[in-house]
Amino acid sequence: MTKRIAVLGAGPSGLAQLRAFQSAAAKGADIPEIVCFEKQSNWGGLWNYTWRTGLDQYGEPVHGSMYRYLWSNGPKEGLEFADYSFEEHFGKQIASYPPRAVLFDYIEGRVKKAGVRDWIRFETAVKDVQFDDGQFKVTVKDLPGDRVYSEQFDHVICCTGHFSTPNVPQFDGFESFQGRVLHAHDFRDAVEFKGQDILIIGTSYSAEDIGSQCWKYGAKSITVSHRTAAMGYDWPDNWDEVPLLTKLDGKTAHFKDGTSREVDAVILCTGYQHHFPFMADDLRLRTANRLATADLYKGVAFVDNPALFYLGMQDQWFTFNMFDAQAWWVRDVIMGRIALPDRATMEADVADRVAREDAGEDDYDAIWYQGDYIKELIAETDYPSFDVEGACKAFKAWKGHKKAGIMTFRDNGYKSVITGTMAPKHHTPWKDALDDSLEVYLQN
Ligand code: FAD
Ligand code: NA7
Repeated sequence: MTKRIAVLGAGPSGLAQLRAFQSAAAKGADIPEIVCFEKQSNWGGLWNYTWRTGLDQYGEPVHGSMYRYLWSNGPKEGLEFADYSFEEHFGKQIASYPPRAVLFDYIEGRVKKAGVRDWIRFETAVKDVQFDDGQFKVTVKDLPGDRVYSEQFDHVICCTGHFSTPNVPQFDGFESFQGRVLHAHDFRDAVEFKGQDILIIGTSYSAEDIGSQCWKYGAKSITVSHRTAAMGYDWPDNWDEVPLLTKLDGKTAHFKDGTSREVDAVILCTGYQHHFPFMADDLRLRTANRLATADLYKGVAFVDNPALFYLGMQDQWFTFNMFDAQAWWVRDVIMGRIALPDRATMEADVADRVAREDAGEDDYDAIWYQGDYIKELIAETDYPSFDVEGACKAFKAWKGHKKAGIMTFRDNGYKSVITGTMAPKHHTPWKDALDDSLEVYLQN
């Protein structure tokens, strides 16, 4: 009997998995039956923008964390699909930091070409996954049909992402603060904060980018409060970095160094949780947001039950091409082309990855660590080989450009490691480009 595979989620990771199986089928292989469950009405995961926050029209938690005017936070040369270049999709080379709509179009282009949309059941939320007697029972809700049903599968590949359920700390005075308090997950439009004094908590990507958005669209001042260390970029004049917030008193924010200032809104850029409420206790991944995830052999096979896989659960320097490397590898395990070792070997692999990540000293080591991981996986499958080192070098150049100018780094271009062509300079500097539509971006 043909194996049945459940892919949970049709974001970039889930779509990489569908494309991996489709590419094997295109080469004449007999592939299993694939069913992908996606709770949103379209594919693309976080790249499928929604204006909604909180709960959706069916009462389900809104997945989207992306906001208007979001441009890629790293160069596209670090994420390009090895089997579908930007030039193939757009018919020309494009600039290096595309806005969300442009990247959505690119992600969609590959899976449209692959013809895998019929494998996806949209508006279908995964509610429960159990393992019994060698099979997974996956229970889902057809949201428009208001109907819950279950099906049996031989394998489950969880691709539901981990930047959607917010980590929301509490600070004294939030309950009586006279402005808005929100998490980055619910941030949608920087224009809302025009003319305001904004307090941001956190120092990672969301803090940096949401702060930059608010600055670009006219906030009066940006104050970023850190728990561990300041970001240390050469910020604009109306931007300050301060120690951790201790309390809010009315509209006055007090910080650990004894200083205080008036603020109109607080945006918690305090990260996300790996959250899989639908997984049975013995199947649920419990990991921090790091490069070496807990309990995943080769970063994907769940050690406690290796018929279950998790894709894209690492903290991410690399994204789309890493999901591809993982998806091709998982496909080949399922299709019997790669054998899994015994449990002790899988556990040793996890421990070794953790130790090697911990031995790294800085972001550059982390980039190379993840690049090496991609190389390791693609060496074992027929995913097209590409110049991973070249991509690491693009990331290195990107970091240098950020240091040189945090509001100008997106004005740089890099060489594609897939086609070897140089990205053109974008027609408008990022800080002046207020229209982030695909049509305007592609006017180069
Ligand atoms: P997701 O994109 O989160 O997709 C998961 C899918 O699973 C969604 O479609 C969701 O609806 C579905 N799903 C979830 N739960 C269920 C359920 N119970 N039942 C059915 N379906 C479900 N990466 C970059 O490369 N460049 C960037 O510039 C960049 N910017 C980012 C900005 C923000 C604000 C965030 C939050 C992330 C950003 N990322 C960026 C990283 C991002 O994680 C990846 O690009 C990518 O979207 C991850 O893909 P994924 O498929 O693993 O997860
Ligand atoms: P990250 O990268 O997980 O960063 C979370 C940040 O939040 C980090 O600076 C943390 O500080 C900070 N944090 C977490 N909890 C607290 C508390 N309790 N108090 C103060 N500060 C806290 O999440 P992001 O949202 O920035 O990025 C996630 C993805 O979104 C990323 O891949 C991008 O592509 C977009 P710490 O340094 O631990 O002290």
